[in-house]
Amino acid sequence: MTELYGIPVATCARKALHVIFEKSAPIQYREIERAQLASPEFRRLNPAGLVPVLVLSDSRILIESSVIMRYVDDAYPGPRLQPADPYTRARMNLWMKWVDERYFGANSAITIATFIRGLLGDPLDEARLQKMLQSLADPASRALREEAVRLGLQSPAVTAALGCLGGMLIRIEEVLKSDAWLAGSDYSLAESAVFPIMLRLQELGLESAWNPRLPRVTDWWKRLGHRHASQRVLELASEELRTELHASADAIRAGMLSALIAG
Ligand SMILES: N[C@@H](CCC(=O)N[C@@H](CS)C(=O)NCC(=O)O)C(=O)O
Repeated sequence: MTELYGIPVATCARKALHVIFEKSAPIQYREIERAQLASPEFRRLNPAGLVPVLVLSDSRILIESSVIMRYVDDAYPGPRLQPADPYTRARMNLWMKWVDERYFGANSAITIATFIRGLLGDPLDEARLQKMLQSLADPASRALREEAVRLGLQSPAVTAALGCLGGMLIRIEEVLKSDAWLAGSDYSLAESAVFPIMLRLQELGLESAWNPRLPRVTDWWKRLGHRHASQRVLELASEELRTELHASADAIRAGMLSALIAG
């Protein structure tokens, strides 16, 4: 059977999972622990040590969340999630590109400075941090993670990230002035790509950045959240993790919301 590997509450794995649930594709979700990403078994699947990884039933492998999303839409029956019209499809692809190149990085910086930093204890458990850093194959990601963990919300990357995601919210509000969904009148992969970024902001308790300030985003997020696929993704997060995520962003809610709102 085809399997998707992910780690708990990982944004990229959630992108792929959302599409799997939208398509009701018979793909088994295999949730592993972050520590297993460094194991030789996992490195054989993805030498970069990152999720998501899709392992097809004949053992062929696909990596990169956006690639997996398009593959699942193409390979399985069910509603088509990529618009047939070339221009509308290009608009969808632009959202997916922005998620990959801008919003995911911003989402990661905030998550590392809050939730992941919290997992490493106070004072920081140096041995655990070093182990986590060593498991990252890419030196740039390693440097970013170390800075965001050590500096927490003081990290310049966090202020930039809040501004970036604030910009995303404004862009969504603009698009929804003329369209029901991000890439036109129909639901598309653009929503599945943006969904986990919005969900992370919600999990961190930052919903007041759009609700009620941005009424179209508020309505769109409600519609998106009610979808079966969104509910299924949400259900995979344990109550304990949700509580930890929310608590880890207390300081953002107390003093940094303006950076997100300024967008
Ligand atoms: N560009 C990749 C990024 C993959 C990525 O960074 N995945 C994160 C989870 S969202 C990961 O595996 N992180 C490992 C870690 O946190 O140790 C994609 O879109 O799939």
